Amino acid sequence: TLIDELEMSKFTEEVVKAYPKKVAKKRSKSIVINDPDSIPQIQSNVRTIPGIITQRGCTYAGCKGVVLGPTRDIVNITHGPIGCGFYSWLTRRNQTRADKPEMDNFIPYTFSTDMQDSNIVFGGEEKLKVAIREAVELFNPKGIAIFSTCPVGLIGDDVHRVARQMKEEFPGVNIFGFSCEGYRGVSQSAGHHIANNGLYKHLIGRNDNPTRKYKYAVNVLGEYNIGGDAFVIEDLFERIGVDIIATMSGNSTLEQFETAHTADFSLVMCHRSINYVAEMLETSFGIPWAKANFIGAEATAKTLRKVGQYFGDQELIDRIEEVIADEMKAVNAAIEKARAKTEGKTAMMFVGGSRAHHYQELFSELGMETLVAGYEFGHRDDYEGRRVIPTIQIDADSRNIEEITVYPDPTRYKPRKTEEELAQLREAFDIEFNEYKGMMNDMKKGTLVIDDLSHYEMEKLIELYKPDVFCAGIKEKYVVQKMGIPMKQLHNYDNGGPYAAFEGAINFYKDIEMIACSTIFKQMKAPWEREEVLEAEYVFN
Ligand code: CFN
Ligand code: HCA
Repeated sequence: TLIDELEMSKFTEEVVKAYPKKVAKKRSKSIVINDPDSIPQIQSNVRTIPGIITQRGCTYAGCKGVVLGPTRDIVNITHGPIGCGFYSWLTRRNQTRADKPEMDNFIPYTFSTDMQDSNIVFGGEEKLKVAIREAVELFNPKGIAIFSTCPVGLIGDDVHRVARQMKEEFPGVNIFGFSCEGYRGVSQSAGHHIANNGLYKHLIGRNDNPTRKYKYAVNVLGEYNIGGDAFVIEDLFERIGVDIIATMSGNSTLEQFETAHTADFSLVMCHRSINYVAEMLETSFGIPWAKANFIGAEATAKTLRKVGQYFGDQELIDRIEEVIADEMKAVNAAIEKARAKTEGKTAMMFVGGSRAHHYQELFSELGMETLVAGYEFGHRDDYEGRRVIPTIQIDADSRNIEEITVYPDPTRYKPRKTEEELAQLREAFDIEFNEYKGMMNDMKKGTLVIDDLSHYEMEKLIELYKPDVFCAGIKEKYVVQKMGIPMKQLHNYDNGGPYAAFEGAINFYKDIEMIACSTIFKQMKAPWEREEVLEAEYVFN
């Protein structure tokens, strides 16, 4: 097969040879050749070696940018220097649409305390209070969230105390803070965890009266409406006649969070970023959760069937089958058209903590092979599947995030199901619905899986295996294109999308056909191929 011919072990040898000894030893634990029948261990969620150019982001990005950012009617204030707020301002392309025109929508804004040197010396809490007062005066929001950036933690500003004081000053406004300083974890992943805890502590479970139209209702967790993905999913649920109580957090509202505990079932799209909330909803409110995937037509059909199966209602099951059959007509026509060109082509993908897995489905629908893939900050369970006992400790000098998990407080919440009922549900459900696969379960034998890919490794991969399309983010984009390889961003979809569900799959087939089958990049010459360059080599001893 193609994978055998390409000899993936060549990469490991070459790259490891180029690193200093200690670096080579550590990096080689994060570079593995896959075998789905006997899944090897992969080192992940550990600190990037200083000096290596990683593609990871920070804890603040995971908390403010990712989990809380896409909510429409909470004013998200970045407490920090202006750059943190500015560079996380709409770059993720999470979209919004209001149910009614009079509803709040703060997504087009970015709010920041714009910390200066003097605030570093004398403290920034007063400036934060002024910012909160100004936000209330100008926007009169239902909620205000404060996000700490690195300097805030270093100088010791207490955003939680400020939040409490401001809540007293403005009793109608829900004001809460996050200690999500960029350095708190090894990646965005710590920020997800901190955000999940905050959602649970300050929002979920505070309102028992959701707007419900249908008999059954679900939460869609870990879906952030990038390029309008959540809109497509919302429309699909409308067609099958099931309510979505809360999306976390694409196109969401404070009310959605507050009523999330009234849903019957939680679907978890991006497990990495929201598994903590899913677990907490299950333990304290008796809402079981299952992994779901709306990336890929087959995956979408499977997810919808899971919903039908969960509720066990024949009418719903029939409706779901009708919708699937109807949608698959256009999907099959689009696949057939694209596949004529895409069949047999190759892809590589390195993205965050779930997409590098989910998007492989779309490529296989196009007849394309994923040769190499990896997450920036996934954990072992995201790679190896559910029953992974974490044997690798988080570096001692980063905080152990497990300690800051908020465990359900029984004095505040009344479980809606008894322990027994829940145990029964879970049991039925684990076997039948809750297939808990990681990336490596779904990748072929002999493919390469690499965690926290470095920039150097990326260049080596491209040189050695020349994929037809390379998928990653903005930091990789132009380097890859200059190397003559078509590049597709799987974070913000470049200007494209939606790519979720049936409608999104069709968009994706068209875009990939255009990108991967274009010869334009092969014809271009990078500056270093056109002009003479002076190269120097640093030799390690
Ligand atoms: S939208 Fe999600 S799907 S939330 Fe996460 S792990 Fe990031 S911002 Mo970029 S695109 Fe990416 Fe995932 Fe979940 Fe996005 S793959 S890196 S933190 N991610
Ligand atoms: C983040 C957000 C990001 C960055 C994408 C990229 C996103 O991690 O802070 O590197 O291109 O999806 O916008 O992941």
